[in-house]
Amino acid sequence: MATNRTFTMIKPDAFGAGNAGAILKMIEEAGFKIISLKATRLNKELAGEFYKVHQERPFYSDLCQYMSSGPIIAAILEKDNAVADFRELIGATNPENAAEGTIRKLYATSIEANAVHGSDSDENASIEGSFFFNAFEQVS
Ligand code: RTP
Ligand code: MG
Repeated sequence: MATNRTFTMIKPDAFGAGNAGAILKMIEEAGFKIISLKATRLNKELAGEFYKVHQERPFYSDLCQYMSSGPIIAAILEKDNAVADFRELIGATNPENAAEGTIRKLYATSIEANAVHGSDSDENASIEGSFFFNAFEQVS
């Protein structure tokens, strides 16, 4: 996959609260093109697989429970400098530390229920996009 892509999820709290449309609008207005998009739901096992990098962290079990608690939206996004620019758009993990105007500042309710996911590297963007979308679904 090209390095101008990132992967995002609108997490169960934000989707459940009816904020998916507003968040997707912010993403598009920030210059990201939606390449792939689906609504789906993770079970605990799949959430654990997706976040397995955190399996030794104290919040891992809660995170898997939370990420499987309701439907999510998964999307592959394209923009120059996508990974870094998207992390800036979403803001800090803890909404209390997120900058004004970021998605998490506006829509997150806690450090766990923080509205959106954003890949942290080009390599992980590719791995995470392919977790949800097959090759045909990733064609722009
Ligand atoms: P993400 O991977 O979802 O984009 O979030 P992130 O990089 O900003 O944060 P990360 O350290 O990768 O953590 C993954 C997700 O785990 C939950 N979390 N809970 N209770 C806690 O202390 C805690 N810390 C992290 C959040 O949902 C976080 O986004
Ligand atoms: Mg992360």
